[in-house]
Amino acid sequence: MKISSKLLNIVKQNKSFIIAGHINPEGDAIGSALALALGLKKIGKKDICVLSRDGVPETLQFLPSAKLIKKRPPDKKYDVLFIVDCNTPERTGFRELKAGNTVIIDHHIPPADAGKSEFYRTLSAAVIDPGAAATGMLVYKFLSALKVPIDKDIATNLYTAILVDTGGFRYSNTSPESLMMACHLVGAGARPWDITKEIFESIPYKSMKLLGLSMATLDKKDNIAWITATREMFEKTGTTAEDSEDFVDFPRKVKGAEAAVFFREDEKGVFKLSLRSKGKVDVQKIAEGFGGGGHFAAAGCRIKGTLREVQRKVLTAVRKAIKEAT
Ligand SMILES: [Mn+2]
Repeated sequence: MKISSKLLNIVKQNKSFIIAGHINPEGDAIGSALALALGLKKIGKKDICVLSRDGVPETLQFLPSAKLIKKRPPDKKYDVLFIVDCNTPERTGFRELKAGNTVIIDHHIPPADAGKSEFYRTLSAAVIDPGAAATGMLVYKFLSALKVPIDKDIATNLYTAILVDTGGFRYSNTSPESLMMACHLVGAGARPWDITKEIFESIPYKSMKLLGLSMATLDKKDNIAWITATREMFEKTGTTAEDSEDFVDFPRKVKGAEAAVFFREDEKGVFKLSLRSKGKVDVQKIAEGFGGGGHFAAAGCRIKGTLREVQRKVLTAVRKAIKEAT
């Protein structure tokens, strides 16, 4: 992925920058946005705003300069808007953001109608590489092209971004390149165990209790493993949706499961689903069938109905996809 000279010039010629990640952010969105902001500061840019409509999740508040992040944009027009780890203004939660230049840095596949949309036609530049394991890797390349020296704070943010999106350097997107970058970032001061402790070893007690209740619903049939979290479980443990963020990883660990599903009841009759694949089934396609989206191995959607209806519909679709793929 080459960084265009047009993009480098946009940075050089402008003074004010606003950076927005996606709603319901995780380590790649927040880490990439912060690393980009810190990098721009390093080369003398002073007017930088970092936005996250849903703020910074508790597990990511250790990230250097996490306090920079604002939930609302200031009432002014910026020279450059960066959209990171997503590819539409809608995904940032701020439809109305306007700037002299708009730039996307992302590793998701652009929407099918991208070529026709007004937003894509008026884009100033983009660094889009669906082959990159994390947006953090693209930000790393961008900062390198800008000749930004990577200090400990930038390294910590970028290492976190890559760590999260590769599942701790375990998923199939873990490549020589992602490991090489991690190597450089550790060399620049990122501390793997300090970051791992914050990301993977800091589950709040109440979330763990919720996981226990949800895991008690574990079921497996036809190479699909699934768990459910009901409103009642959330109420009993005093938890919210954020506390069940990575629950789908647990049914995925079941031996013989090709696909895993987490059914989360958001309100009565409305379920948020997380789908995971062990590598053979394209769960993105399944999620798209229900109006959702995501990646090949990790996707999600929202479905209305009773738990029984939703489970029947989804498990049927997953079973069919497994049959076709294996
Ligand atoms: Mn990402």
